[in-house]
Amino acid sequence: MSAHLYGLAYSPWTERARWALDHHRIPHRYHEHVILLGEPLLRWRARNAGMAKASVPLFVDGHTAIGDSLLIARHADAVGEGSHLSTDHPEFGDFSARIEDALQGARASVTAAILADPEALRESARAAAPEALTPMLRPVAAMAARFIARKYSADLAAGERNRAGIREVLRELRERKGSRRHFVGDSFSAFDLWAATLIQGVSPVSHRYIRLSPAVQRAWTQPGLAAEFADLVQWRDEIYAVYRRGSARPTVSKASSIGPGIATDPR
Ligand SMILES: N[C@@H](CCC(=O)N[C@@H](CS)C(=O)NCC(=O)O)C(=O)O
Repeated sequence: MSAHLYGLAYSPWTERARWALDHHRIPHRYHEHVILLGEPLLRWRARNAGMAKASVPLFVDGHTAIGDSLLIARHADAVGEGSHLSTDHPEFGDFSARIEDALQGARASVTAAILADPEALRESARAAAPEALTPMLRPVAAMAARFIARKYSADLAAGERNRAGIREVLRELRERKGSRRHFVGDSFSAFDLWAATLIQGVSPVSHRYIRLSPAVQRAWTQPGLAAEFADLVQWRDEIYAVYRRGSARPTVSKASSIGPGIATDPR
């Protein structure tokens, strides 16, 4: 097997790439990226693959290198087995762009919440090093969080504006889906996958799918939005229960990450 996916297991962008690959039974070896400390390696990989920008998720299979979750899902749709996810649907590009608007707000909120909570920083540091080194690594975890905020131009001070942006997109999703299970037709598609993974930034999914430590879990939770959109949270839980299956082959690297969240992968 030659395919590799580099990602951050807690991140909605990585999760959607993994989900699309798993949905299509595309075997790959998953590697957890380490924010900041892993940046030189990520840049090297991206440069090697002829890409101008280094970010995760990054999928590499022989001479194919794809550094964007939407393009990875399109690739999975093109080469994988099983039902098509409709990533080529004429409305999917716009739909994905709207979800991206909300995810940018979620990233800023989570990063600000982690920076404001010493326990969340401690947990992030502990995930990457032995307990004894944790106090020394806490500043590194804070640096990693600030690094991500800079890399993606996240406005950490715009708490209310970020929340308002997420709310607007969630209202659109609610209206568009109505009481149906699926956004398009009557089968699972990338529309469902993109919407379900956005909800991670409001109310994290069960640890069966993405494991977060307690303070980091709090940072990813927006209690007000979670209550306001309880219907979407419940819909997300059902979609996960029915459609989120594991990897074609469970090949997961052990490393955890340091930065605005931690996760080790239970799948
Ligand atoms: N457009 C990209 C966005 C990727 C992105 O925002 N990555 C986030 C979450 S995985 C990140 O923090 N990456 C860490 C990094 O690039 O260092 C995609 O859809 O894949």
